[in-house]
Amino acid sequence: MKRKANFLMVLFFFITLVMCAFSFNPATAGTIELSYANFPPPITFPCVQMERWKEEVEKRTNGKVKINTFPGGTLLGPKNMMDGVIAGTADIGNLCQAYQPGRFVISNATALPLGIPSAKVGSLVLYDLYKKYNFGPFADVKVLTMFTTAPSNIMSKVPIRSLADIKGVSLRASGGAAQILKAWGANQIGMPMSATPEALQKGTVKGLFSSLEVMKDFKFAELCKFVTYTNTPIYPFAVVMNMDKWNALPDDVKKVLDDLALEQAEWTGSYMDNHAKESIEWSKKEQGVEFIDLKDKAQWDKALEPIVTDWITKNEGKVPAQQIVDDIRALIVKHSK
Ligand code: DTR
Repeated sequence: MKRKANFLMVLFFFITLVMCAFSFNPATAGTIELSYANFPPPITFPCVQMERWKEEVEKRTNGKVKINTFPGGTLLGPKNMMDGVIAGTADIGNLCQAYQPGRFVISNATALPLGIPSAKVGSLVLYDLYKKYNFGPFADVKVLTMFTTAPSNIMSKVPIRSLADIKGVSLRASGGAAQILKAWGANQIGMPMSATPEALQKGTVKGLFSSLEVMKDFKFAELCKFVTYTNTPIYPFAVVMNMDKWNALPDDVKKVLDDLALEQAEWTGSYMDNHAKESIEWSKKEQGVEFIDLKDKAQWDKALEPIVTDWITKNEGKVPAQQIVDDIRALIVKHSK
């Protein structure tokens, strides 16, 4: 009886061993899989930077980490990105902080009309600002990188050549850009970028206020035959990771991700700047879009003057608002050199 039991145990041991050997796949053994959610379509810059980051991470960890990307809001949308990552619906998520200006107060100070000249400068300014202030709303996640868009300009179905022309025109924008449109007298309508194509198609809005790469990526140039150069403001973004997932990563992987953070900010800024230029050329050549330089620019700038002082007064109790604005101004100079 005892011999039979021993035999059965040995048999069981061998069967388990054989099963393990068959299920072992050296190609995937020990691979860490992470999901990465994004809200706009694959062709747009937030997704282009996501794919670049994925490629670099997989390469630099020698395949130890595999990133599964979910563009187009298939896993999380523009407004539940942060909470979805905190809850673990996605391991990583890319969010536009301008869509929740009350939540991300310090980051959205970069969307004040302070003269950030490009996405590259904007991205480096935002990244440094985060390093200095460690923004509270990000306490529950690991920040993998931050970056900004290029400065915003008005894309519209009707020509806007002066302050008089913009009065009452329905234009879409979010966050800091929304305040700026209001100051110029537009009828500002808030919605995420992913909802804008339909709003333009249906005529709910007559145009939008954003960085110009969207003229090509969303084919807005087919509908908006006019661009008015305003060159302000940028929109701030962040890429965040679920804290438990981050804590569970081995140290060598953590190092790869940390080493990529600033590089990714700069890469995305440069990509955005170049792509916005390509989009302008394409809009002119292929779509016959008219690009308008403002003759009354001094008046447009004057209308924005109270925005910065109002922001400081409103937020000084919550955050060191004056210091933050001074820091942004100094960082713009530093990174523009
Ligand atoms: N300007 C912001 C952010 C933004 C700019 N380009 C894209 C492309 C896809 C999503 C968001 C954005 C905005 O207008 O929403």
